[in-house]
Amino acid sequence: MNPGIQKVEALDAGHFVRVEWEDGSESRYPCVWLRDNCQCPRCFLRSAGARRLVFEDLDVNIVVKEIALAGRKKIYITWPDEHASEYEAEWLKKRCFSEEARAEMQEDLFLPERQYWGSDLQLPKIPFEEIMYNDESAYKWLCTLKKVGIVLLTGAATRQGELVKLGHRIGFLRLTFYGPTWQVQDKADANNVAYTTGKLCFHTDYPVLQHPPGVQFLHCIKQTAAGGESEVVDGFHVSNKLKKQNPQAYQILSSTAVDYTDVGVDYCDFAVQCKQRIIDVDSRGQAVRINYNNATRDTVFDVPAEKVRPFYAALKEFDDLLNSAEHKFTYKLKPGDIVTFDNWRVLHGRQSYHSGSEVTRHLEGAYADWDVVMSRLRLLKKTVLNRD
Ligand code: OGA
Ligand code: NM2
Ligand code: ZN
Ligand code: ZN
Repeated sequence: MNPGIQKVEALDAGHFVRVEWEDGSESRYPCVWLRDNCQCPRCFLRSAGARRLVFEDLDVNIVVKEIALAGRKKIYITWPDEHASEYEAEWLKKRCFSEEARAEMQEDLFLPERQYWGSDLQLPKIPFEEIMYNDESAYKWLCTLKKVGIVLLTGAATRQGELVKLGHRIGFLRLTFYGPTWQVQDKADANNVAYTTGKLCFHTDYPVLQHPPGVQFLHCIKQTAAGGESEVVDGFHVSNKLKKQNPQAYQILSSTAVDYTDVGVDYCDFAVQCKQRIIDVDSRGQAVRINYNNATRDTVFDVPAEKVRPFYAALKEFDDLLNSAEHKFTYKLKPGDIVTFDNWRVLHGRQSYHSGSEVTRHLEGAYADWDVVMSRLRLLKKTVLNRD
C-alpha cells in the first residue's frame, strides 16, 4: 500500500516543500530538513545508515531552487549550489511531520503501550525452548515484556548457565559488580540482603547505579519447600494511583533525590554511590522508572532536616499502596522457571524462608539493558512480519 505522489510544490519562499498524495492528503517538509537528509552518497553513508554531511556544511536558511516529480514515486530537488537530491515517496510518507504520522512512527519505534495490572495479573507464560528456537515466540515474549512488564519462561534446565544462553538470544547481558550472572542463595557474610534467607520487601534492583538495569532475569534452579514465595507489583500503575490519591506525596517522591550506597566485594571490589528520585517522571509527569530499594538507601540523606519527615510520610504512602492486596501478585517459582521482568517498572520481593546447613533455594540472576532488548525486539519484528 505504497502511496503515490500527485503533486509537489515549493511554499513559503522555498522554505517548505508541499507534497500532495494520491489519496488527497498532504505533507509539508521543511527544506533545511530535506537538505540535511539528502540520501546521495556524498551526504549519506548507506553502509552505516548514517549521515556523512557535517553540520557546518548545512545552510540552515536553505531554500529549494528547483523541484520536480518523477513518476509518482520520487521527487527531485536542486539546491542553490546545484547539489541534487532525490527522495522516495515511501521514505517521505513515513517521515511526514503531521502529529498523527509522528505519533504512529514513535509507536512503531518505541512500543509505548502499557497494560497496567494488579492482583488480577494473568502472569504471561511461554516455554523457554520456544523463545530460544522460534522467532515468533521470541517476538511475542519481548512484546509482552514491554507491554505488561513481566513474562514467565517455563521448562528451562535446572542448572546454571541457562541465562547466559538467554543473553546470547537477545545479544548480551549487562555486567555489574555482582558478576555477569549472580547466585541468589543464603551466603555466609552476605554482601547483599538478597543473599540471606530474609524477606525482601518490594524493590527494584540496583538503583545505586546511575543507569539501573532495565530488564531482570531470575532463573529458579532450586526452590525451598516452605516460604520463598515471590511477589510483584506494577510500579507504574501504583504511581498513577498515588498521583491521584496524594499529589503532594507524588510530587515529593518524583522530585527528591535519594542517596543510595553499595560498598563491598564481589566480581571486584566496589564503593558505589548514586542519587535517584524514587519515581522518575518524563516531561509530561508520567512515571518512566522506579528507583527504590530500601536496603541500599543510604543513611546519608542530602535534604534539609525539615524535609525529612514529609519525605518519609510520602514514601509510606507509596509503600502502603505497593503492598496493598489490590495491587500485589504472589506466586512461587518452580525449578526450571525463569521470570523475566521490567526492572524499571515492576517492583519485586520474596518471602523469607528457613536457613539450614545446606542450600535449599537457589536462583541464578542476570540483567540486560532495555537498549539491547528493544534492539532484538525490532529485529524480530522485521523477520516475523516480513515472513507473511
Ligand atoms: C534479588 C531478589 C528475589 C528472590 O536477588 O534481588 O529480588 O526471590 N531476589 O530471591
Ligand atoms: N543483586 C541481586 O539493588 C540491589 O542491591 C539489588 C542485586 C545482589 C545482584 C540486589
Ligand atoms: Zn547529497
Ligand atoms: Zn531483587
